[in-house]
Amino acid sequence: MSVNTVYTLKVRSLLFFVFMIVVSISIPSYAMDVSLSWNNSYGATGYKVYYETLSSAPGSPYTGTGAIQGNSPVDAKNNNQCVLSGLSYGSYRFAVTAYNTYGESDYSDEVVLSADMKTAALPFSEDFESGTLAACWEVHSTGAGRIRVSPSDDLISGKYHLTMDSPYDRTYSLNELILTIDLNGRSGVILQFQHKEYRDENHVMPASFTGSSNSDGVAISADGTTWYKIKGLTSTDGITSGGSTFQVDLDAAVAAASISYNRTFKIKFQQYDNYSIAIDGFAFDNIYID
Ligand SMILES: [Ca+2]
Ligand SMILES: [Ca+2]
Ligand SMILES: [Ca+2]
Repeated sequence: MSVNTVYTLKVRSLLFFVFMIVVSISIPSYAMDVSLSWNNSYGATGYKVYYETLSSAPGSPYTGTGAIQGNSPVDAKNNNQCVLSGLSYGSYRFAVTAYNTYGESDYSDEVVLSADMKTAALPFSEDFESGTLAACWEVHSTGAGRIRVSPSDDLISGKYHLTMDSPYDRTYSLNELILTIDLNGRSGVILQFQHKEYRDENHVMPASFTGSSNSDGVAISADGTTWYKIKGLTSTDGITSGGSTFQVDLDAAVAAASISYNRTFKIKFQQYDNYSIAIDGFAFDNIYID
């Protein structure tokens, strides 16, 4: 997904600049990268990029946090572009100032951009052959955890599959891949997926947990907080290095958990271990829900 918008921004200030800002969003996985650029302004020695979520109280100061490049403002130095990466999905407002030895300009007019999670629908099919993660997927990792849509000569199927591992060996890491799907009012729903393991040690998932659990398996949640195991992914659950296909009756799983399908139902695939593939790790492919 990519959005490109051109804004002409007037900077009302001691520096009297007019910015042309181009903003684009890319969504590499669970987070968005926002690219901002503007024309150079005569007399400026640098620029600062301000940001915050749209739900923050409007007006200055801009109190955004969470970008890998730092909290608001991010000093773009004397560049006329800046990338803010790793921002959570949502709506943000951005503004730029110019500065020189005499001071900093007022804020430019604001630019507002949104990137929201997409909700998947039935019938759902994911073979990862796009080579990237669709916006219905969200990923979280702890420690050195790594989740990739990766090409491999050791594939389950096709040119790409999804892998989970920990590239900095000896670092125990949890990898979570979460699908949000509209299952409101549905019945007879079956989840099928292919899985392959790389000598991953067994970390047994509890029957239910809140938030996250350092374990190997698949879980469901109606509220995104309380999770119920629907499939363990340890050696006693039938996982193999050659690849296995698993099916789960989601109607039965939902009934057992005493929860209900809704419009933002979540399914989480996860792996926990401390080495990179092929000493540890999982691969997933061909995830079907229907
Ligand atoms: Ca594939
Ligand atoms: Ca494990
Ligand atoms: Ca291990």
